[in-house]
Amino acid sequence: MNREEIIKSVSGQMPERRWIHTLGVMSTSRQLAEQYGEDPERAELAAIIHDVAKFWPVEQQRSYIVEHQLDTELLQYNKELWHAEIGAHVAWAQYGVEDQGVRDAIRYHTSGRAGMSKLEKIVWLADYIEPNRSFPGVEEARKLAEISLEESILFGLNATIMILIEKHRIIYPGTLAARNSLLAAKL
Ligand code: DGI
Ligand code: FE
Ligand code: FE
Ligand code: FE
Repeated sequence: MNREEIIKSVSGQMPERRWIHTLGVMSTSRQLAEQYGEDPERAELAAIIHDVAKFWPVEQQRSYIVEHQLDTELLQYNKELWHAEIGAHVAWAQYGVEDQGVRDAIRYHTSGRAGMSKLEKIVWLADYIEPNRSFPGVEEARKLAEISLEESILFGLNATIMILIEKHRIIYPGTLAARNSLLAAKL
């Protein structure tokens, strides 16, 4: 599919406010790509698709993961993580995205992972700081994004992990691995 067809398909699968969020992730991904020397087109493509499955009914998400033999271990963890794994598969199976780096940026946009590529970092961070986001700390994260991708992501991962702990919720090991990996890279 071409860009316009993908946009039409993705935007038709979510409420308007979530599409507005996606437009924000698209423009922020492009900006960060230009700033940090990554391909803005690839960053934007990952952004367009990243939340395609976010509003699928949870049972449909579960069965998609099982039927397409995706990472079923995710089913043991918070269901907010599932749409990212599904989105990466939809990108390939329905939209014909062959670029594995783009698909991985979609796949890890929620959890993060150890050793994230620059493209993965950009989409993770754009999702966190796009202009329509408003939560305590987002301004700090935006400021850090001007200086360092890694410092800004670390800030975001710390905040996300602390919120999960406060709420007594499970933390996906990949999220802890993402944080450890960014910290280890500073040693
Ligand atoms: O889909 P979005 O709302 O745009 O954002 P997202 O895909 O980054 O989802 C983030 C939500 O997922 C965030 O509110 C926290 C929640 N979440 C639940 N468990 C985990 C988690 N996020 C991470 N990184 N790791 C988890 O284990
Ligand atoms: Fe998401
Ligand atoms: Fe995120
Ligand atoms: Fe998102």
